[in-house]
Amino acid sequence: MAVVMVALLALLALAGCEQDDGATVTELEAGDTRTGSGSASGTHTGSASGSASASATVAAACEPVGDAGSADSTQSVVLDEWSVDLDSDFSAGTVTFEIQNAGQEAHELVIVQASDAASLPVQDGKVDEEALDEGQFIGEVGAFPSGESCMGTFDLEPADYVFFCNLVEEDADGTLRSHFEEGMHTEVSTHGMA
Ligand SMILES: [Cu+2]
Repeated sequence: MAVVMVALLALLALAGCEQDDGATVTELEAGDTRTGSGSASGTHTGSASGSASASATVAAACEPVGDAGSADSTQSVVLDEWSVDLDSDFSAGTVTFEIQNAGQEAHELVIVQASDAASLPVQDGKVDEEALDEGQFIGEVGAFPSGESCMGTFDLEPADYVFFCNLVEEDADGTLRSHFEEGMHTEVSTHGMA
């Protein structure tokens, strides 16, 4: 009976977290876990909250990166399962990317200077950002939820880049799904002013 009560309380706690689709995003950074999920606290024991929170991880909200006011130009980016869609060629400089998450899941955007996606070091389904050459990593806009938009402003010199999502999620049955390996990457070239 006690187990049933704990399960019910866990369900109540989960119900309080709207927009949780059950997928666990494993690449959350330290500050990314939702901290406002305390509405259920006090109604169940510590052990119950521990078992409930394991599957209640949700993507953090959009945290814009860089100073959009300093940008020379703006580019639209659409993230979806499983694609990163933007113009493949545009002017170098300080560029603001207006990123729309058109998918059903949380996604992020990582920008790396590289000729193509196949040249990037991959480990356990993720591009190993630590293994990149110095200066290759340009920046990233961390994961944000389905249906939302976010912005990132970065300095891009004339070069070739790969834009990708580097999330690896764990399905309910423990299966890992790599967004990069599913195809969430695209190649972009920037060029100087003529
Ligand atoms: Cu993704």
